[in-house]
Amino acid sequence: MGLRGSGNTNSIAWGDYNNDGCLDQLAGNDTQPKRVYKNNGDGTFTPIWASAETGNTYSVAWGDFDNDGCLDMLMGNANQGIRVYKNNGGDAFSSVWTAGEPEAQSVAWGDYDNDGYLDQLIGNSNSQATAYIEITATVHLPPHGHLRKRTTHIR
Ligand SMILES: [Ca+2]
Ligand SMILES: [Ca+2]
Ligand SMILES: [Ca+2]
Repeated sequence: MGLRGSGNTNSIAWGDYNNDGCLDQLAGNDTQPKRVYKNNGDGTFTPIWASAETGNTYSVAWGDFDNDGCLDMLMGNANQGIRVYKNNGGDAFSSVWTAGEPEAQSVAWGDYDNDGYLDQLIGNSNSQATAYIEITATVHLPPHGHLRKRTTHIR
């Protein structure tokens, strides 16, 4: 599909960020910007956005956290926190939120409290020999995009 310039891609996800009915691609890369590739509808994809951040991204997920009808992005990174990029329309995304999870190896959106706003589930690992997994649920508070954090530790 001609996805050049991605470097080592650790995570990829489908999502129709521009609501044109064609699924687009989000690539979480290692030592490269994270990129969004627009589906042109003819079997080709065009890179339309690259993040300023170039660290190692373990996991990516699409989700409309602010319920504006446009998919936003959640990324789990190594040594640079988790980050939410808001979809501003016009093929533009901006970093609007971050939290300092050191090794967020898996991220997912889900409305766990059924308040109509997507929450985050973050699977972290640390360097200890024990297989310790920290699960962090970050709750989106309406209406201005504020996020608060709830943390539970699950072994
Ligand atoms: Ca699309
Ligand atoms: Ca949105
Ligand atoms: Ca919720």
